Amino acid sequence: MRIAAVGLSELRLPLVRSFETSFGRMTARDLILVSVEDASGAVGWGECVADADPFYSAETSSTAWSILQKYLIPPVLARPVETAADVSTRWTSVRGHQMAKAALEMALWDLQARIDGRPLCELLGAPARPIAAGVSIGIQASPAALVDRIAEEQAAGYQRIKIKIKPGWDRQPVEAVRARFPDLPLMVDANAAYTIADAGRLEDLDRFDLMMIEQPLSYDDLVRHAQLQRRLRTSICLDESIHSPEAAADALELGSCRIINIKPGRLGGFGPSLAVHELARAKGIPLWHGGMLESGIGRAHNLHLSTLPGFTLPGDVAASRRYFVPDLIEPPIEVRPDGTIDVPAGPGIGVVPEPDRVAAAAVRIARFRA
Ligand code: OSB
Ligand code: MG
Repeated sequence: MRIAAVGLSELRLPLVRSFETSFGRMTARDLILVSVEDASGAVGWGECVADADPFYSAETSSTAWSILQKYLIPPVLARPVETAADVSTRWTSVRGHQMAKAALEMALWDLQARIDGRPLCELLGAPARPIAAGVSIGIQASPAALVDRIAEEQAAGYQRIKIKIKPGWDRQPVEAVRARFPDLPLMVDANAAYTIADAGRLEDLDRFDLMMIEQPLSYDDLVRHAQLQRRLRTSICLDESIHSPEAAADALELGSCRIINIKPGRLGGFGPSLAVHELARAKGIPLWHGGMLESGIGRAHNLHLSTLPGFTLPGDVAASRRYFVPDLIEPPIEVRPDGTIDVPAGPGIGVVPEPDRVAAAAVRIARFRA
């Protein structure tokens, strides 16, 4: 692929409802749309999942923009790209910045699939299949409000519910949910809000038959996650900690988790995500696809990756209307009453952003040419 131009658009999209986690409340999503255009005019799309604030990860939309512009885009424009899978070898001297790398790498995967005239999932290695969808519900004003929200999401068909927890919002909401929904497939996500000193408090959650506890401890603390996992009957799933295939291998070696959540943005793109998928499959570790409140563009990428056989648990891959009305894509992504979502059909990711909606949400745009 000879890349003729790369476009960046930073957008600010208001969320349909605010989303609160242990690290704060979000009312809008900042994202960067990346377009890669080859000499024939074919265009691939990517979405950078870094947020405006460095709370979930050290990256922000500003750092991603700067790193893309200065370090990642120039080597892609300098000479033809053989395959999307090996473009990351041009960036080996750039330490970290996985979300910035992922946005451009994933746009190149989309472009390559479009040039080949086939769906992205096939290029990634799997045929399209319906994807099992779950939802992630933020911290609510009260346990009663949480129970009401869950009833709504269950009625929409979602196959599992994840609720956000933090110290002071854990045993009580989980108890309220279990009292109303004894058999609901339920999990919790702490976004690193606890320390090993809270192990006793987390052990208290064992009696609620949770599918897993996601990222209870710090993003860089595999050793204490292993200590905690030895004390818990409930499986730990790691999110923030799995920022590379090597981190995934270390976590499994140490026994820091029994389940992994793959987010290609957090890992630096589809290449490293495929490596974690292989590793987890070889070790019999269940996987699910995480979410980062993506627009329809990132959401479509996630659905394509979720077709791979290692994704055996429902993912955070929900319908557009939970996040953005309107979404950047038309038609939006919808969930079926059985809680599955179709992978968008057609070449590449199968969707493109609506230009007028991008223009209306843009806070800055730039275009780089070969
Ligand atoms: O920890 O999985 C997370 C959203 C933003 C940042 C981190 C996380 C989340 C979610 C929501 O849980 C997933 C989604 O619905 O896209
Ligand atoms: Mg998480």
